[in-house]
Amino acid sequence: MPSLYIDGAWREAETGATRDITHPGDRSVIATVSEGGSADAQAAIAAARHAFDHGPWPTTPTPQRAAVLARVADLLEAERDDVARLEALDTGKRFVEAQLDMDDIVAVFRHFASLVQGEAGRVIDTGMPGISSRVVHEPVGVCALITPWNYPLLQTAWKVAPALAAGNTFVLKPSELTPQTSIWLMDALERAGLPAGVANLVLGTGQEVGSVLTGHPDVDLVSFTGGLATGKAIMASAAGTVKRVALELGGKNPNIIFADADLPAAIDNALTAVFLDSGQVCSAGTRLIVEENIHDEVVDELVRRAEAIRLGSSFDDDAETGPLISDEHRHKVHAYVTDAVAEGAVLRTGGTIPGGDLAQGSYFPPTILDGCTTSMRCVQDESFGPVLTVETFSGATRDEAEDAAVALANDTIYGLTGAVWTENAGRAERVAGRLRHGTIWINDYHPYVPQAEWGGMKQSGIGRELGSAGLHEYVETKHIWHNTRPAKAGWFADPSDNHEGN
Ligand code: TXE
Repeated sequence: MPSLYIDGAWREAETGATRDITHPGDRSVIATVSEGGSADAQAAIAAARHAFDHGPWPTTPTPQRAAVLARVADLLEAERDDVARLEALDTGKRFVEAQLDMDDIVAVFRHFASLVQGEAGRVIDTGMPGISSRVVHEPVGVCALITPWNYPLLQTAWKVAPALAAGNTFVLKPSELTPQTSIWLMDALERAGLPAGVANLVLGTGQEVGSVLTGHPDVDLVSFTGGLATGKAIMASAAGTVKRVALELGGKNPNIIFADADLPAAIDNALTAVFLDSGQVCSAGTRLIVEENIHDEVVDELVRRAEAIRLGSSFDDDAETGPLISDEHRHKVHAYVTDAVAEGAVLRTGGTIPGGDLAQGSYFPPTILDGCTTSMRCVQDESFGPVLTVETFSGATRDEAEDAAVALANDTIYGLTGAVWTENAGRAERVAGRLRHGTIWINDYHPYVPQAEWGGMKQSGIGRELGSAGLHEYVETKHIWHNTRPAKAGWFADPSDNHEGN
């Protein structure tokens, strides 16, 4: 079936190429889709450009734009299980997790539908008679939206919903590994009444399709979620035409446990923090930073609990987490663990590729590396797998302990998320205030709401998604100055004026 969506029509790739999509749980082929290339990307950009420059969408009143978003939310609610099934098949994640993703996506569309209707420019009081000065919001233009494979439709929704709400047109390039829910979204947008050319989908690789989108002069904005190295390449490519760039590049996120924490809650959440979705989560709490005097108690319990986590396929009701996205990715995660041990980390559990029934998929067990230090690569680099590193801190006084924990937690090039566990409210606020990460959880891990901004400091990225800032990424701000009593500026002498004394 043709699976590129360009200018309101489904098309095969210009070259006729296709790609088989495989289920990470058993490597079976679950779909065959069109594999776009440079020519398809160019066609999609041309359609989006035309729809922006000549189409009705950028100037469609916001209540009508919001209504389209709301209809997409309604469609997803009605088709939740079918779309969740596609997501589970593409990613290998558990079906129930995919269902929860769908609920989040509905909330994201509703959030931006509601937010955009309250958006207004502002009037400036210049204090000058006859002058009207106002600041107005306009869409940025053609957006290139490039998304990864771990939360395919969710991360797409974080970009598509605000881009459309603000009146932009776009070309979406999802990960080549997980395209099926993007195909559903294009169909849903068409059913929701979006005009042709506003939303375009080109499947294909980053090298073939992504690089055309990020360098093309007719693209005004690039929003990307993915790996750090790819993010740097995209920023460099976009610099050629000074595009607006928004990047979400993952993290190496500290989860700090003080001795005065509610330990059963902290330990249980430390497992969810890192092993949810087999660690393929940008905000995963991969760095456990634990106070020295509770280290043994906490780590022994984590090992016991990690060994009890049941791996299995998306539709196995007994499974608690699924496979990694591909064998290639698993190889990377495995090498990361092997290197960590060579660097001196102590492998407490996991670290080996499972056999038996699990041999049919790209599974990797929950893994805990103890005795880590910040100089180790396993503490600094994102493995994007189910791998927890453990570091300890201590201090003779209250302040020394907090200083030590904060110093470790901030000793990273990333800055996406972090958590602090303590029953001392003052300590919780002091530490949260000093962490250089975009989201901080106190006595919790992972929850988010679409009303609050999401994004990273330092090399975790540029800009914010969700919240109100997530809409403003897609908005241009224009100042309009209107002099209702035009008069000469009088700065430069006009020789033809009849000056007094001449
Ligand atoms: O991601 P890529 P990969 C991290 C994680 C993972 C690593 C690599 O550490 O191990 O990234 O994963 C497209 N121009 N995250 O290789 O390459 C690509 O086709 C334009 C963190 O799978 O970043 C896909 O659509 N686009 C992360 C998207 O970029 C290009 C989620 C992401 O792929 C491109 C996933 C190019 N030159 C991985 N090259 C998070 N922040 O949540 C690739 N792409």
